[in-house]
Amino acid sequence: PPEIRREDYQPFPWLVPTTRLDFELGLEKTRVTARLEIERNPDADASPTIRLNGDGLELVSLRCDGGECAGHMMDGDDLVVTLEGDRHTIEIVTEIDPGANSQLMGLYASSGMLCTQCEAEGFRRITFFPDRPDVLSTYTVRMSGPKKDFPVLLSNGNRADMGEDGASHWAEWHDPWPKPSYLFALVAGDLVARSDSFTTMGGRKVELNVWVRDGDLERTEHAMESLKRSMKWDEDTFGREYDLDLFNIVAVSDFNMGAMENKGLNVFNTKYVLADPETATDGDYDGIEGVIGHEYFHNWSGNRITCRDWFQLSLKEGFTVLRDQLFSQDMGSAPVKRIEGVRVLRGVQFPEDSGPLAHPIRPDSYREISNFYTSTVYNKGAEVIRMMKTMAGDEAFRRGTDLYFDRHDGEAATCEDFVKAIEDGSGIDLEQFRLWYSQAGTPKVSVELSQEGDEAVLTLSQAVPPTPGQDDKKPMPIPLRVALFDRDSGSHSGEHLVVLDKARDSFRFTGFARKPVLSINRGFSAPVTIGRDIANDELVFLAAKDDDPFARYEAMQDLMVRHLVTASKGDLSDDARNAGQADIVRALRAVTDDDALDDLMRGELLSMPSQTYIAEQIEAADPGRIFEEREGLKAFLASELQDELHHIYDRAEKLPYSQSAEAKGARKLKTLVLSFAAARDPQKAAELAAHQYDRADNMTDRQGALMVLTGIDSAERTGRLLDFYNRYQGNALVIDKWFALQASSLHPKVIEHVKALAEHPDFTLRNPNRARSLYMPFTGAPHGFHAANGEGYRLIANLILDLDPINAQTAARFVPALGRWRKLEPGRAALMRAELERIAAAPKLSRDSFEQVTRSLG
Ligand code: HT7
Ligand code: ZN
Repeated sequence: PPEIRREDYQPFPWLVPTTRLDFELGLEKTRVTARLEIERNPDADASPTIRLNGDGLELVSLRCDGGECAGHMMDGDDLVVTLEGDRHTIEIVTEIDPGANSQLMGLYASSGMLCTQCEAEGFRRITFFPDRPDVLSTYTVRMSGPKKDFPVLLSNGNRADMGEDGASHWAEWHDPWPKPSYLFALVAGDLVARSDSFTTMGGRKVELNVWVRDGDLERTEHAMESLKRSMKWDEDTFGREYDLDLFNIVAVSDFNMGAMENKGLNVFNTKYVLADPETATDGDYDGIEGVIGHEYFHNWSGNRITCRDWFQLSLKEGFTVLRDQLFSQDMGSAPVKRIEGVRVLRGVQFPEDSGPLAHPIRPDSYREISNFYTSTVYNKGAEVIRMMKTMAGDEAFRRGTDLYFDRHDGEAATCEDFVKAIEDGSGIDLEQFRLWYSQAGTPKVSVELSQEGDEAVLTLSQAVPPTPGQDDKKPMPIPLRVALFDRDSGSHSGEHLVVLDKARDSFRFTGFARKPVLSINRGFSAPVTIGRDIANDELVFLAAKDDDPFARYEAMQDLMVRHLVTASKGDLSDDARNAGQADIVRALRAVTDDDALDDLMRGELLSMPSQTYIAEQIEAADPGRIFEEREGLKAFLASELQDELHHIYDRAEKLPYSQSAEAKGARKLKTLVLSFAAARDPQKAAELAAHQYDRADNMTDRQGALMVLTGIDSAERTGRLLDFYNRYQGNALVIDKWFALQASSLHPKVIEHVKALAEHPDFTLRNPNRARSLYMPFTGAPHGFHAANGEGYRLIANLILDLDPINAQTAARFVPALGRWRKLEPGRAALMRAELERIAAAPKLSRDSFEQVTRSLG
């Protein structure tokens, strides 16, 4: 497959002011008539032809201006039509089979309903069209079909008309806002809605609907409330008002990603809509609020202003992730949300940035765009914009975003347009900052603090590591929020923002009689790694006293990570091990004893760094060793802090179920205590977990207990797993949890379990949620995936080969797990690489998997 390069961008030679689509709906056969009004684009080079993209389409008929076209030909999957004049009408008829569409791109069937997914290039699976984001058109859509199969007919915009014709009926929809084809959507099926309304700041009354299958209606309240909160928040925080009279959300159970922001008709994975306390965890509730917000916010950052080309994806995704993060911070505990955001970044994006798939947030080339919906584009993209906000200050940043929305409304814009608007609106100079868009790799900042007279001298240096295709990097502006603590008083006299924009620089702070304790990268102000030569005592000090919650968390994590990394490398003497463990206990005790902390935050401070995060810090990591050291430390801490943990559990257990922060914090702590207990005394922990399971009146407690139980070979484990299955059989989202819990377990026989589960009658590769529920958690399971004989790697390679012809996008998302071979000890590295080579040698591989595998081997 050819490589598409950012620098080759050319505007499309034709404009398509209006598009009319007529769908004659059927699950096995849908006939699509597309009528395009086109005219020459005065801003592009003239062309004697128009290229209409297609993907596996069969052309039924083609007409130009009501008659024969001057000429046409197929070029691969695309239709190229010869045109002589400046203005034409093209009418194209195609026939598609939604029931056979297992890729879930274009128009497909999901449990008897029809729905679409067009981003990034799915529209070309419906009809021939210039399927690129810079071709904006006004759509009118008519659809007709049997009333009994498709009682509800939805598309973008407002419903203009509807009618009946015997057993058949039809509806016509009109979207007044010009949009690219990737934002087109259609849904037809047997659905029911929770309806409500929202009155915008300008007084527009908007009808809101959340459409689901009959029976799921009771589980839509949280989604609807989240939607109304999102609409209000975007008005208050970014001055953005909704612009149609109707906003529809539809939940579908077969979906490649989380959700999709189609104009006025968001389509969601059921996972991000349905919730009640019995079936959804606190994490699920937060996920729903975040994703509903995310898709809603796209109405401005994505739809009103879209992307010129797919290289600009971070323009809408990075900015929208930042907007959803700020929303979630405002709706819940801001520090905890920030910590969760950083955990995702470090757990997924940092490994991506240090591996073979590293790319800048604005990539330079791709073969398959679906592979670039990455944590780098989304999460690092959000961090990059957050840094601009930090440097500009909130008010000036808002002036920048106002200018951006104003200046580019109705356009297909670029990342450069965004940076320029922030620069012009806020008045800050972002010339050098633009490097964050073009350079991949996580910068490493080395920190030294020295004392000269009454001055503390902070010397910082940065290095951006080489990444594929980028050997030499330039220094980037790195905004670091810092505070210098007085050791005696335990406080500081104010926070500073230092911007490191050179390879090395020093910053002086006066008024320190003795060397202060440095708190740096507070709030995680920059997405970098910090290398600091800091004594354990100082980390213990910060873990107990830092007034920046993130920095406090960071000190706690640092303390544990440094200990575990050294131990896993086999570099720890007995004395050093004892001293390190004692320091960690001291720091944790300050957390368990601090009455000023809320439990959600306490839970963060008590959480151990993940296996993956520790492995990331080690060259040639041995996952087995890391696992043993991590579990060993957990057991030690559980025994040293036994009384404190006991007390925490007893206190938390008394709180009744509610969605308050207090009750959520209590639930988080309960399961955390169980997982500590499991490392120390598995049989006792199994009894406690079974007790929590049996008493549970909500999914958070139940899933937490089962998560701990799945790792312990016991009668309790078998009984509760069976109970869970029987209790929730038929509820797909909960059965996904049942698969996921077993696949991610610390049980030594996890591979055998996963193999058996793959044969379970409820398992299928055709539903992405189900396929992911078994195999994604498995790639994070230390025993299973990283089994020393390579069996785990083989299992995932087999999955990729089996899934690739069914759903290439979903298959390709498993490849990065096998791309980590360079970071592993030689034995596992060779086994992992061999599996990648086996996939690469497969006779027929999708463009998606091929690109990921070849880059991973690279
Ligand atoms: N903008 C949406 C992206 C998306 C997508 C991309 C490729 C294949 C399927 C997809 N479903 C949704 C999601 C979002 O970021 O809001
Ligand atoms: Zn998005």
